[in-house]
Amino acid sequence: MELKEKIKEIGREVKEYSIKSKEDLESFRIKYLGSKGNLKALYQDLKSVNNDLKREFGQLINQLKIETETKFDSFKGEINSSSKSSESKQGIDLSRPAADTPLGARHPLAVVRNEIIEIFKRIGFNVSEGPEIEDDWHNFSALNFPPEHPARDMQDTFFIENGAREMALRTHTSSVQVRVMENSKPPIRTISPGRVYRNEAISARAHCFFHQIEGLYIDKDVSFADLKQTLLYFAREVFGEKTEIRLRPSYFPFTEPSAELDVSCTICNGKGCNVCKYTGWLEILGCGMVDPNVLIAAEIDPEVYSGFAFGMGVERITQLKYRVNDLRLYSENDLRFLKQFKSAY
Ligand code: 2NL
Repeated sequence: MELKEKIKEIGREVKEYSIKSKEDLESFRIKYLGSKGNLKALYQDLKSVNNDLKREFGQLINQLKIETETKFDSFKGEINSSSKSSESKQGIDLSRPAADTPLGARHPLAVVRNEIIEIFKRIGFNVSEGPEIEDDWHNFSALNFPPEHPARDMQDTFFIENGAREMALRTHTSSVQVRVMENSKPPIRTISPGRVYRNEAISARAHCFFHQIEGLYIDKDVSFADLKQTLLYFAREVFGEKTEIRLRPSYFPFTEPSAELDVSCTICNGKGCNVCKYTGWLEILGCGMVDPNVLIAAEIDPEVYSGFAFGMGVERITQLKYRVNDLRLYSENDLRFLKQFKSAY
């Protein structure tokens, strides 16, 4: 057969060739592209062709070589994709890096709680925690609540039947501080953050649970001036260094004297606006000197030691810092609400 015919013949064969397996692919390679294959033979034949035809035939063989190699590559692609796992057949690329997981945001109450904890840690307070289900002693009696106090009523407190013993969901974290006083000796400087419960109908302004941070400082010679200066420091750390405070007389069973702390309105700086109801002041917490009866209940001698205490609602501070005006938003887990606190710490 003339060389030109041979080249055409092999070209047709390659075009029509089909394979089904890896083995077929290898036979194809050996037959046409191998060191003893058809193309090598054609190049051998080229050597004995007349010089005036060498160029033309050489180009034809080169062309055929490219076609054969292309065919080989596409066969190889077919074989590889059909032998791959079912994941890759479905178009799943297991080597692909995972999509980013969007980072959540800390809950605004946690942001504010953490900030308050840090503020008090800086002046030597530690953090104490305790049970949410409490006995009457730690939630009421040790805190100087008289037996007929309205807070002990079913209307105000969630009571729990626990065999013979009546327990309650704590109504304040003072119960934690009673435990601290019972279990350690002064000086005591502690803050107790945590969830507390009240038996109330849920509305924008009231909820059956909320979050509290209470503080307690007991040592020799602790005075009302210490209380006032500590709370001034706290108010300025939370609301800014220009914040002013004022104390108004109040009443709590566990402190005497007791007071309510107002800060100058964070919106209008005391000039008067609808947030402070044109008073220039916002109430943020209750406080006072620890009642001697409370010290006695914890076996701390009121003749030697005195102390101050305070309690605040984390929701209230958060409301003032972030303008959240409906308490229900805090526990609905609405992402549109929660996402707004991504930048907070
Ligand atoms: C409020 C007022 C207050 C305390 C909590 C306290 C704790 C012990 C002894 C005495 Cl162990 N007092 N805590 C004192 C005054 C006020 O909370 O309105 N909280 C939301």
